[in-house]
Parts: sequence; C-alpha cells; structure tokens
Amino acid sequence: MKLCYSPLSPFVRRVMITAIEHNLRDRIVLEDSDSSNIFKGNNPSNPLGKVPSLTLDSGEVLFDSYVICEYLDNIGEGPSLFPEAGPERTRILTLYAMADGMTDAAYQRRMDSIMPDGEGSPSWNARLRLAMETCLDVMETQAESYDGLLNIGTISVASALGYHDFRFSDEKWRNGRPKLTAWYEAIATRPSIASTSPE
Ligand SMILES: N[C@@H](CCC(=O)N[C@@H](CS)C(=O)NCC(=O)O)C(=O)O
Repeated sequence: MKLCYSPLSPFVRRVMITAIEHNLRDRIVLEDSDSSNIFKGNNPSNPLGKVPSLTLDSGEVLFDSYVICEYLDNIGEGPSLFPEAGPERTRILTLYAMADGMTDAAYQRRMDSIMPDGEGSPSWNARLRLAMETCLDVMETQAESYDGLLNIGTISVASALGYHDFRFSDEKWRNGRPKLTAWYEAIATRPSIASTSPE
C-alpha cells in the first residue's frame, strides 16, 4: 500500500495513528506529496488534489482520511477504532465530525494566511476562528468522557489539538480549558500519538 502524505498534515496524522495502532505501519510505503504549487493541489492521485490518499496493491485509490482509517481498521490487528452501528457509534462519529471540522477550519485559516497579499479574508478568518474556539469549548465540557477511550473521534481530537499547537500556538487553546488540557497531555504520551506529532 502506498500512502501519499505530508508529515505536517493533521489529516494524514489520523491515518498514521490508525496504522500504528493496528500494527500496519510496516505495510505502508510513504510517498511524498508535491507542494511546489499551492494552486494545483499536492496529490495528483486524488481528484481533489489533497493528501492523504492510499493506493492499494490492486491500484485502487482510497481517499479521504476517514475512508482510509476505516479501511485500515478493517484489515488491521487489535481493537477497532470504529464502534458497531448504534448510539455509541453515532456519538463517536459526531465527535469525529467536530474534530474534523475544527481541523479543516484551522487548515483553511493557515492557507488563507499564506495567500498572496490582499487575497486573504479577515472576516472569513474570524468566522473560522470562532468555530475553532466554539469546538474547543464543547470539547472542554466533554473531555472527562474521553478518558481512556481510543477511537476515531478521540484520535481526531488529539490530531486537531496537535495541529492547533503547531500552527496557532499564540492562540493558547489551553487557557480556561483544564480538562481538555489534562486529557490531551495524557493521550499525547501514547506512542502512536507521540511519534506522529507535527514537528
Ligand atoms: N477531508 C480531507 C482533507 C484533506 C486535506 O485538506 N489535506 C490538505 C493537507 S492538510 C491538503 O492536501 N491540501 C492541499 C490542497 O488543498 O491543495 C481528509 O480528511 O483527508
């Protein structure tokens, strides 16, 4: 299997965490993305021009990160990160959607900030920042319920927070959010999380 990837992408990070948790890391060959032209996208294997994509040995190409994580979850070893259909799955996928949306907002803000002079939008940036702050506030109210759980929702929250630290450290998400901070500090020591941190 070939994974088109970028080491700094929070979306790729979910895939890497899933691969490590399921003992699949050795079966994945990493292919660098091409970020030389931001207007072309970075991955021709994906019609959306984004990483990650996973090319199977059959030649079939999977995207996006959610689909790849679920595929790896199905073929890998160990406990599933995707609960069976039912209320628990719905709750975890809703958590995933919040973490995914927060990550996407952060990524859009990052891209907006590197557009040529005059092309960025301060108003849209403020809209996206508010969404990120609101997600963080909701996560703070839920953080105690994340304790000890490893699933597609919690690994996506951890990836979102890692990306926040990496790109927006000046916004100090930990301030006023002690429960989320404590949860994150604990999960960040897990080998699959620690070894995929965007440094
Ligand atoms: N929903 C997608 C998002 C992927 C995504 O936004 N990837 C970014 C890197 S963090 C990318 O490749 N962007 C290149 C571009 O949009 O041109 C997923 O979960 O895989």
